[in-house]
Parts: sequence; structure tokens; C-alpha cells
Amino acid sequence: MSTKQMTGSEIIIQALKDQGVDVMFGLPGGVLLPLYDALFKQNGLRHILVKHEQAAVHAAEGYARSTGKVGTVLVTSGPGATNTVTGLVDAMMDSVPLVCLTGQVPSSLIGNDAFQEADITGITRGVTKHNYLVKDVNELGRILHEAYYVARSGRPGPVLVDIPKDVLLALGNYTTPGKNTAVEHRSYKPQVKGDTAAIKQAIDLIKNAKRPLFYGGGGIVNSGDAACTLFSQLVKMTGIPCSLTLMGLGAFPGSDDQFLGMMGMHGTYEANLAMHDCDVMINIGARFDDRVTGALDKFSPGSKKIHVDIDPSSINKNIIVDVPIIGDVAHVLEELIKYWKADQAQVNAKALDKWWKQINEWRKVDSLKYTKSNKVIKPQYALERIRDLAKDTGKDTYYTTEVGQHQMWAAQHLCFEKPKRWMTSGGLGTMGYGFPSAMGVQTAHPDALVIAIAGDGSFQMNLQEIATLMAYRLPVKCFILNNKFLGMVRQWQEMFHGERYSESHIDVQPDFVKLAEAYGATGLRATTPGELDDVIKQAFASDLPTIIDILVDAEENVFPMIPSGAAHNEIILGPEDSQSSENGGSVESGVLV
Ligand SMILES: Cc1ncc(C[n+]2csc(CCOP(=O)(O)OP(=O)(O)O)c2C)c(N)n1
Repeated sequence: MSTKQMTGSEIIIQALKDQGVDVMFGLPGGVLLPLYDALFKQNGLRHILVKHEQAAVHAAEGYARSTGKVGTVLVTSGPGATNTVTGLVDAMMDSVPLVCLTGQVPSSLIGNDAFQEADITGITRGVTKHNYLVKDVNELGRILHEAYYVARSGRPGPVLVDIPKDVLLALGNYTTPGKNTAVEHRSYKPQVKGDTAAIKQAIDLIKNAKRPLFYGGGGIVNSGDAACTLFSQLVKMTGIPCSLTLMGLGAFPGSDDQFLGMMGMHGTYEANLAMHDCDVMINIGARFDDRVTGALDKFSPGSKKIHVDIDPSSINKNIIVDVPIIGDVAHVLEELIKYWKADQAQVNAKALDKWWKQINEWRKVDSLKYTKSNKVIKPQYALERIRDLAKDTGKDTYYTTEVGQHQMWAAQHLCFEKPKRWMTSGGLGTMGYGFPSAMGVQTAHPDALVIAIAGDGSFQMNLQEIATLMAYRLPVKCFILNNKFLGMVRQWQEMFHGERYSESHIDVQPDFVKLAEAYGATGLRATTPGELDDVIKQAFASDLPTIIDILVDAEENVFPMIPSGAAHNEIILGPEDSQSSENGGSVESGVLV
């Protein structure tokens, strides 16, 4: 540990370096000029200049989720800061560790309605894990170290640090964190080790189960690669079927026979019926989100529920559980496996066999099947080809998505073998997330194949970032599944609002190929299934950012679907099951969201 006198700006640069930050995503402004000046004078800390601050946050999210490290954002006061709000909520909902540094007007002007003043700590209090307004330059170093610690510890999340201009200019003392960069918070010490008695109780339930099911979530991925390995080990060891949430995809190999696919609103038939009919549900790192549970009062009515979560406030929040275990997934799984082995515990093999027979019957329904066509590109087919041709490149492949139908088809048809390869906006469902998020992923993994799957609506929410990709030669491949609709909205209007397509058709859209070319990037288009493979291969061969406009069947719908507010055994498997309702069915009961 050593203490030095520096300006506030220099303290920030040093503290970030001491925290192991290698890159930040940002955009300067008046109050940040001293900090950008300090940035100019140093080496080692990269800055990616985005075109919109929302994109900076999503890029930092992509960076964080694909590396497991904390993402860093730097924006100016007022509009720079307020432009980050959607990204911060997104990170909060999906438990993504971020530190967002915002410039603030000089302390003497705070509260004066000064030029570009916004009360960003007030605005973001409810959407950050923690936030700070730095009042004294001598506190700056400690606050920054604490911010990184809070962002990454326990249930990860975004932390905002607001720094007035005079603090950037003032001279103050900076103390290096020493060997241990994770300087601890004075009181925030999340519980990582699960309660042994509860773990043993869970083992008893699993041993005696007749129809057990693993329900794995994003918490496994967040806990780290070791947690995913331990989770896979436990699933394989017990032979119990496993389903994952949208956020958990990749925590268990997608090609494994014990994987039932994703559960929830657009999950597979077998996963949802298994959720409904299981007698012991083992929830590891998931939060009983409403897109998973459907109607709470009809959710998995006959099961005993085990819930492992690092966030005590998640326990019994939506669903009352029988065995809560508060702790870090990796720690809890390690103990679970240890006691399972020590106890020489065994599942009820005969009952499990019967359960698998039932599940395999459900599997025969083949709920992800779709009608193939050689005239029009089916979006599911496009995704299958992207998936298979990406595999052929032999490159480590990362996917991000926007929000809508394409996102659900991507979750269903791309197969994730490893964690941290799938970045999507699950909790907030933020259109505009995927393209800049891919930018962050590619920054962290320059040699990887980074693919953004977009809808034509979502892509237009942050398309200005083609310029950033070009500036840093980040060769992201963005496939737009173009149906000229806000497709997911159109689907709900078809199914629940009597086919009244109110404001969901996109009448005017740019020529996406020319748009890419206008930035100097590669633009490609596929209009028929026959052209698809060639276009995908060309995209993968380009070392430039590439926008691929794929004209898909405009009226294809995502199935299976559990309508909001329905139970898991009320699944709509396809168009033949779904009847358009004039009144919108459950819309009237006010539960359709
Ligand atoms: C910022 C934002 N605004 C509105 C919505 C509501 N919304 C959810 S899906 C969707 C349609 C998305 O359309 P598109 O990106 O073209 O994808 P598609 O569903 O056609 O695949 C909309 C408007 C949202 N999720 N995010």
C-alpha cells in the first residue's frame, strides 16, 4: 500500500488500472475535460468512443457478461448521464456488474439548475445496486475501489459514481489498494457459503424424489465457470433432467441428452410440462421470473422447491420455497456434491426411469419444429444455418440478440455448449441492447466470431454504432431477421387482439446494405433460402463489421407459447392451437403483460 498526491482525474485513471480495468466505453463532455485530458496522457487504459451513451452501457454489459469482469462506462453530466439510465436498469435486472462514472457540474453549482446538471444519483437510486456522489477528492480512490467491489460481489449489478468537475481538478491523496484489489466494503459482505443443514435437507429431498428437475438460471453463469462445471457434474451424477432459463443458457451443454431445452413462455413443451409435473424442483441461481412461472397460483403445484440464490431478497419473493439456500452457486454446489458423495446418496432410479419415459413421450411432440420452405426464408432456418456455419469456422463464437421474436428463436435454435457465449436482455427486454453489446463482446474477444441477431425494429434503436465498429475495426456480424414488422408485437396482436395490427408495421426502413456501405462496413442481403449459405459464409469471411439483411417470412410466429397468465400445461404448440381472440382473452382479465 502506498499513498500519493494526484489530481482527481489522475486518481480515477490510477484506481481503474489498479482494479484491472483495461477498457472503458464512453463519450466526453464539458465537465469531463480534465479526465479526458488525463486519459490522453496515459497508456494502458483503452477508451472506446461510442456514438450514444446508451450504447456505451450495453457495450460494457457485453464486455462484462462475456468475460465475467466488471464493465466500465464513462459519460458526461446531464444528458450524457441520463442517456445511461436504460442500460443501468437493464444491467440491474440481469445482474450485470458495471461501474458507470458520470461527470457532474462543479460542487458549487449543484442545485442551481446549472448547464447540463442532472440529479443522476437521485434518478438512478432505484436502478443501481449502489450509487455515490463524490464530495471530497480524498474519498475518490476509496469510493472507486468500493464501487468495483460492490458491482462484482454478491448478486452483481451496476454501480454509479458521480464526480463533480472540481473534484476532478482538485489535488488529493490516493492510496493504492495493495495486493488485494477487492478492497472490502465496510459492511457489505454477501453470504457465499450455504447453510449446511439446508444443503443436507436438499439432498434428502432429491434422494426421495420421484420426478425431480433442475431449473438452472443466470446465477450459475454469473457465479463463474467453476459453478457451471459443478452444475454439469451434479446433473450428470444424478441423471436428473435439466432445464435452463433464458439467462442460464450455456450453464449446461445444450447438446446433452439430459437438457430439456429452455423453459418459460417460449420454452419447449417437455421443459414446461416437466416444470409443471415435477415433485422436486431444484432451482439453482434463478429467480422465478414471471416469464418462467406463468400464473403464480398454478405454478408447479405438486413440487417441493429448493432455491439456491446469493440474493436473500430473491428467496420467497415470487414463489414460496421449501428449502432456501442463500449462497454463491459454486460454493453451494461444491458442498452439495461433497455431502452427496459422503452420504453415498442415490436417486430413486426406478422412479427416475419412469419420469424419463414420460419426458421422452413429451419430447416426441418436437415442439420447436416449424414448416420448412424453399421459397421464403424461415427465421428458424436462418438461425440454424448461422449456427452450423459458425461451427464450421472453428472459432469461439459469441451471440448477442436484440428483443423480439428473433431473440426467442435464437434462444430456441442456437445451441450453447459453454457459458458466457450468450448475451441477451432478459429482465428488461431492451430493444437496442444487442448490437452495442456485441461491440463490447468483440472488444473483449478480438479473435472470436461475434454474432448479433437482430430484428429490423430493434436494430434501428442503436444502429449509429456501426460507426464505432468501423472506427475500431471490430468485425461484428449483425444478422437482421427482417420481417418489416415489430414482429413480437404483431404476433400478440394476431393472437390476442383480433389481428388489429396497430402501429406494428414498419413502413419505411433504410436499405440496410447501403447503410452499412455508407459507413464503410460490409453490407449483404439474402432474400431466398438458396442464397443464405453463401451470404453467411461471405459475412464470416469479411474482416469488417458486417450487416446482413435477411428477408424472412414476415408472418411467422414463435411457438410454443404459454400465454401470459396461463399455466405451464396450457401450452400453445402452433398456429393450429392458437385461436385469434377478438377481445384479447386474458387481456380483459388484466394479466396479459
Ligand atoms: C426499447 C423497447 N421498446 C419497446 C419494446 C416492446 N417490444 C418488444 S418486442 C418488440 C418488437 C421488436 O421488433 P423487431 O426488433 O423487429 O424484432 P422481431 O420481433 O420482429 O423479431 C417491441 C416493440 C421493447 N421491448 N423495448
